[in-house]
Amino acid sequence: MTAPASPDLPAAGLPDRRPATLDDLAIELPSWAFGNSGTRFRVWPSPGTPRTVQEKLADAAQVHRYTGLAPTVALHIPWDAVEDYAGLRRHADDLGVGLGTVNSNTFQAETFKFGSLASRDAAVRRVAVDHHLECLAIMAETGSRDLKIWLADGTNYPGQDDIRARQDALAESLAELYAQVGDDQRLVLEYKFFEPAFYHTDVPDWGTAYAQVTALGERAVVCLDTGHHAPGTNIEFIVAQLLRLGRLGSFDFNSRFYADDDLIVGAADPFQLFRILVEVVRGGGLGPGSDVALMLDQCHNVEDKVPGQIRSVLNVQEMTARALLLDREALAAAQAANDVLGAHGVFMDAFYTDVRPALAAWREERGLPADPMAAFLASGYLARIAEDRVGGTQAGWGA
Ligand code: AOS
Ligand code: ZN
Ligand code: ZN
Repeated sequence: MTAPASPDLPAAGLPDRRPATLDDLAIELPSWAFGNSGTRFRVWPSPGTPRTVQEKLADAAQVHRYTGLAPTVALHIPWDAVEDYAGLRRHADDLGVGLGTVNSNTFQAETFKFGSLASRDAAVRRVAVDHHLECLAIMAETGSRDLKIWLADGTNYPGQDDIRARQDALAESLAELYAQVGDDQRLVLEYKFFEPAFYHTDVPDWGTAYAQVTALGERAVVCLDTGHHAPGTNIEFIVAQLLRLGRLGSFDFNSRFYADDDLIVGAADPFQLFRILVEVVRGGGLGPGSDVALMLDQCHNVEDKVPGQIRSVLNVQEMTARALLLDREALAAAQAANDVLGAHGVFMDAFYTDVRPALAAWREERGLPADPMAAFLASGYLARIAEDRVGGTQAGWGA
């Protein structure tokens, strides 16, 4: 496929840069997607589940090998903790992938029962800040740029705690932490409207995340997880706004039917994924000069994990290709003329374009299989890991 032409409309704030193309697409995989997962009712084991972070990296490398789309893997600490991070980096390198974002974990330790960075207990906050400082130290060794923070902090009942004082506590913790973020590192704050807390959450929405990160400095940005909004939320508007404000640091892509379902991206609502990617391209979130990290945040409960991730990155690629095909000139002309249905028609034309044959050709031109899913399934990898990886304990969810 010849790379789809990029829009004439200049990317916001970046008018002179080369237009984005499909070759710019790189999607980071979450290490935890390869571990067993499930629901609050049961974790489903599957044959061949990685027993170590090294085996998770090996699985992630398969996704990249067959798609060319997933060059890096996000780590979760302490799930992926090792003695020798430089060695882990070399291991990843040998597999043909890099280590990416480091995710902290403040949702499983007993200490954090009533909160972590937003706790009003200074001793608890100390433990939480120290955990993040440890993550920063790990990042120096793995060469990671981003420290991603998602907090389970919140309350279940009105009156349970002082929600305003908790905002102040959070600001204090983040400021202490941010002071240690290196010049080439970023603090990325993720928001989520509920769960595990059911009354209030301390970082529930993009506005709160934005307020907290702008108080810190330029290297503090927001992560938008597509599953973290109330039903009916116009997510592409949030994308446009955060890009416009220069604070969209990253995505956690997944899809949802009900809450934070963490399903395969594009499975529930491909049109929403398209609309989001249209705004990403429009706002300069793809291609040279972009600092937006595109990541997956998924849990594969009943499906095989490696093909689940392959399906996801292909879905993102497909919708990106359609977003790049949007005829921005025709769209701008129709918008300027208040041609409501004309503008909508131009938009829908791009969405309805079947790019699959062109993408197959694009892959073959780059020495990749035209059908990555079929090629992976034919490779025998799943049978091999099922045979090899017996015994041991899995790492990550359900460990
Ligand atoms: C939790 O709902 C968030 O999406 C986080 O990104 C979390 O760290 C991730 O799901 C791994 O547990
Ligand atoms: Zn997430
Ligand atoms: Zn989530």
